[in-house]
Amino acid sequence: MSAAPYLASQTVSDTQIQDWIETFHRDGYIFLHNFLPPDWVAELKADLERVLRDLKPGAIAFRLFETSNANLRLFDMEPLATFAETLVSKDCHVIHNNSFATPPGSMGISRWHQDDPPHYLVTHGDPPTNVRLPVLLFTANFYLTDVTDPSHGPTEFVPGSHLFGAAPPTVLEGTKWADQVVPCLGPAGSAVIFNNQVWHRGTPNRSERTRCITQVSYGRRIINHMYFPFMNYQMPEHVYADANPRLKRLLGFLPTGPYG
Ligand SMILES: O=C(O)CCC(=O)C(=O)O
Repeated sequence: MSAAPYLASQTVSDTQIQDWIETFHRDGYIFLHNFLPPDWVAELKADLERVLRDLKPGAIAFRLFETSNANLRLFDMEPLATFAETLVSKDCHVIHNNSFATPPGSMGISRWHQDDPPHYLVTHGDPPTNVRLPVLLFTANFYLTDVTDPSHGPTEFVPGSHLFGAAPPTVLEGTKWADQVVPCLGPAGSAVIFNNQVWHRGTPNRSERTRCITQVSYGRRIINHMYFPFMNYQMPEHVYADANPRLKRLLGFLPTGPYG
């Protein structure tokens, strides 16, 4: 792997991809510092701020890739695209691209949750240690502001909880999991890449500045786009007009197969 300071646009070894995949399967997430360079982060943040100016406070900005080339470029960016194709499937596609800001004093998404209800349930006894979840979809959240102090509102995880076969309580204080919580502290440009099954949350922003995130999710062919308002969504033509075959597939132009 190159010694370049930022991962974005680097080709990494198969061994590196496999290491990340092993960690992802073990912990339910990986956290990669210094993924995006500062100029890309600045462009993503400016694009988010431009869209948020026209929205209600606290609103989520949907589908920024339609108007933000900086978001669209994330879709087939190495080494994330190869990681997605190896982890999810060779014909995976991007199903979601939301962006949001957590202002000072805001609770953000601070209740513990999974992004999808449990994909299996452990009915009694301890969770199994001999299973691996098929990764139907995962999300990459990019910090667009430094999240280097707990007051900045880091994303937190309970490592391994994607295999618990249970939904989390919304609050972990006072539970047996409280001391297993791991915060993701890192500079702007860091990537939080996680299984939709892992227990996670964003902690409240107790700092003086707004925390910004843009997110991209990759799914199997069987997982449809989640582009609000979902029904009758039509991707603008300019998004894919000049796309190469890989980007076009990542945008959702998939071959026919089961279910369609
Ligand atoms: O704001 C955060 O760090 C957590 C975001 C979150 O829960 C999610 O992207 O599913």
